[in-house]
Formats: sequence, C-alpha cells, structure tokens
Amino acid sequence: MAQLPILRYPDPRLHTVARPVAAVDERIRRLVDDMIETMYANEGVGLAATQVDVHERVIVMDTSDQHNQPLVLINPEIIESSAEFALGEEGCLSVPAIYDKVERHARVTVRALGRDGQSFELQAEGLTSVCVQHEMDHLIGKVFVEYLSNLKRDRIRTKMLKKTRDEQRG
Ligand code: GNR
Ligand code: NI
Repeated sequence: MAQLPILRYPDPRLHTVARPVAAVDERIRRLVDDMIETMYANEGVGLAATQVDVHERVIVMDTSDQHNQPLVLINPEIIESSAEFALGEEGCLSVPAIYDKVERHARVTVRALGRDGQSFELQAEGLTSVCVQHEMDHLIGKVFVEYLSNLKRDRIRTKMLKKTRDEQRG
C-alpha cells in the first residue's frame, strides 16, 4: 500500500470529469487500497479518485465512529434522493482548514460496485449522506466551495494559494 498525494484547490485538475471504471481489476483494487490508506492517513471521512489525480469513478469512505469500516463505491449512481434538504458543515482534504455550510439532500440511496466488483445499494443519511454527495461531486469535477458565494470562494482561493506558496517556501 502507498499514500497518494492529494490535489489542492484551486488545482484545475480537480475539475476533471471522471470516467466509469471499465473493470474492477487488480489495478483498481490497488488504487482503492492506496486511497483508503491516504484517507486514513489524512483523517478524512471520504476520498474521491479525482483528488489523487485519477479520473475514474472511484470513492472510498469511512463515516464509522471507530474509523474501521471502509466503504468502497465504484461507478456510484444516486438512484433515489429525498425531497428534504439539510444544511451541514463541510470540509475537504483538497481545501484544508476551510469549513462552511452546504445544503444537500437529507437522504440518498446509492448503487455502486464494491471492491469485489459486486453491485450493492447503500441507504445513507446524516454524515454518510453528506459525504456520498460531496464525493460524487468530486467525480464530476465539483468542489464544495463552488456552492459558496463568489466572494467567499475568491477569498478561499487566495488563502489557499498563499498557504501553498508559504509551505513551498518552508
Ligand atoms: O474528511 C472529510 N470530511 C467531511 C466533512 C463534512 C463533509 C464532507 C467531508 S468529506 C472530507 C474528505 C474529502 O475531502 N472528501 O472528498
Ligand atoms: Ni472533498
């Protein structure tokens, strides 16, 4: 297993639309395992392949209390979403130290392939529902800050560019 570098906003590669996985083979299983390691190492509750610069429809998540129940969603599709919406605080490993509120469907039902290539359905609510929607947005090239006002997004962009520059200077 290996940790993968995470793209940081405003990297234009975060806006790439991922293509479906053609076959859940050894290459995809290795990607999944590396993504799980990367997610845990960075204390995230989810990670989309887009964030590690792989533009295929692969998500890993773990919203369990003990962080010991990794979920793998390959080629995920939302098959049902609640009419009810909920406002929740979000963060993103690609936009470190920035948190803001985003409105999402309160509940979603997702169909996906697991690490074994078998189709399954997930009924999600609470943080899991937020996380699935956040990760599926990454797969279509969308970062949560794009739901915020232009003013907030511009401030975040400037802050992130400075932070990245400062870190490179050391
Ligand atoms: O670790 C993460 N926490 C989080 C908190 C609230 C809503 C969404 C998330 S996802 C984020 C990890 C990440 O960036 N996934 O793409
Ligand atoms: Ni994210």
